[in-house]
Amino acid sequence: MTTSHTHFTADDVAHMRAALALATRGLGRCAPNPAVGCVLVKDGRVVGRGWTQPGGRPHAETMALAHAGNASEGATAYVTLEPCSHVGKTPPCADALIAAGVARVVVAIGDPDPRVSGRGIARLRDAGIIVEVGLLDEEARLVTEGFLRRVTEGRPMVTLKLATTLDGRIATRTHESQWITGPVARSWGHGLRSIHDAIMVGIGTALADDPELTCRLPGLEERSPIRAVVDSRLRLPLTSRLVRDARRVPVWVATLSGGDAARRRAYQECGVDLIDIDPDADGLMPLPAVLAALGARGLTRVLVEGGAQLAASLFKDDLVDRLEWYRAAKVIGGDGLAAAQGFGLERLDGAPRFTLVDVRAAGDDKAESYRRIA
Ligand code: AOF
Ligand code: ZN
Repeated sequence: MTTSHTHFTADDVAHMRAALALATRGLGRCAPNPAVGCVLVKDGRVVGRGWTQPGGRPHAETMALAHAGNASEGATAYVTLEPCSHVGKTPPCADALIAAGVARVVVAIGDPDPRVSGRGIARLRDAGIIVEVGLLDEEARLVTEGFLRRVTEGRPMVTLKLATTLDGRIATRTHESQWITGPVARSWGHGLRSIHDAIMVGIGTALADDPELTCRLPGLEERSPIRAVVDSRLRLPLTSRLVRDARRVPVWVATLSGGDAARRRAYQECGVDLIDIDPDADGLMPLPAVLAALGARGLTRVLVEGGAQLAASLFKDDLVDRLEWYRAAKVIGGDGLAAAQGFGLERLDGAPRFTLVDVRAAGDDKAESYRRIA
């Protein structure tokens, strides 16, 4: 695929930025599809805007073309991902752009989906449309990260959210943990939930906190993602809040295959979806297999909210792509519970590495965002 970086204008950049901003509207809502944004511009004026709709369809381009109507003739389309070339529930976006008479298409990144993978761009070019690829590609890769990981690695992107004290503790010696951070950081945490496809916790946290794991921000209640529990031996109580309202917001429990049949049936009768994972050589449930199973079920973005053991296992397997670390302006001391339980690290060069991408004040607390260094 040819990439062209040199001749993009400041206007091109601004329009692609707008398309990326539109794309983010679909995050957490359109898995397994990517959240894509599209802006149509004619004679310097925006004539159409679109983004991937909840459930993954219609695609961004279809929405923008419908918005623009006849004005799309001769327009430039800015799309954050290569337009599709396959016939899904709707005809390919590449064909729709051709039929609408679009003159130029600027694409941020190619689509690695084997049904597309360059064919969308080729189709546009064959129809005589000018296609330029690579504008704001790094930004687009971040917005599309969940989808890209699922297609290329078979697992969703993993965001680990932690709320600790300044000295990295998640609870006191007596396991008191509510609340470490203040209301601002907590509401941001709910916002994070809304842009992920699933929230995942370990069984330790499910037992300790009996959490609801829904998005409870005013106006965003409908955006509660799937709730997933890593529970190798089915210890999640049938009376837990998660199990009790599994029919309202889906609950998936990843567990070792071959568990007690009666217990399995009891969960299923409550509407809980069991995901069977084969044990590794030590009889344990391997997290890469859990994530692969979530990927196979179409998840692209998973938010892990604890606890210390699940965090440690993810770090150990180097499966944390993003860290959202809320640091409360409190000190608990070394006898408090550490954010990640020990994972047997001996040498510093074996530690997973991250780079700081953002720091914000969150009320009295601090929010730090990190990305894994590949
Ligand atoms: C686009 N624009 O907004 C999105 C695209 O199951 P389907 O038919 O909806 O196709 C899903 C595939 O389409 C998905 O895997 C990805 O390759 C592409 N997603 N393409 O042109 C969009 N969301
Ligand atoms: Zn499409």
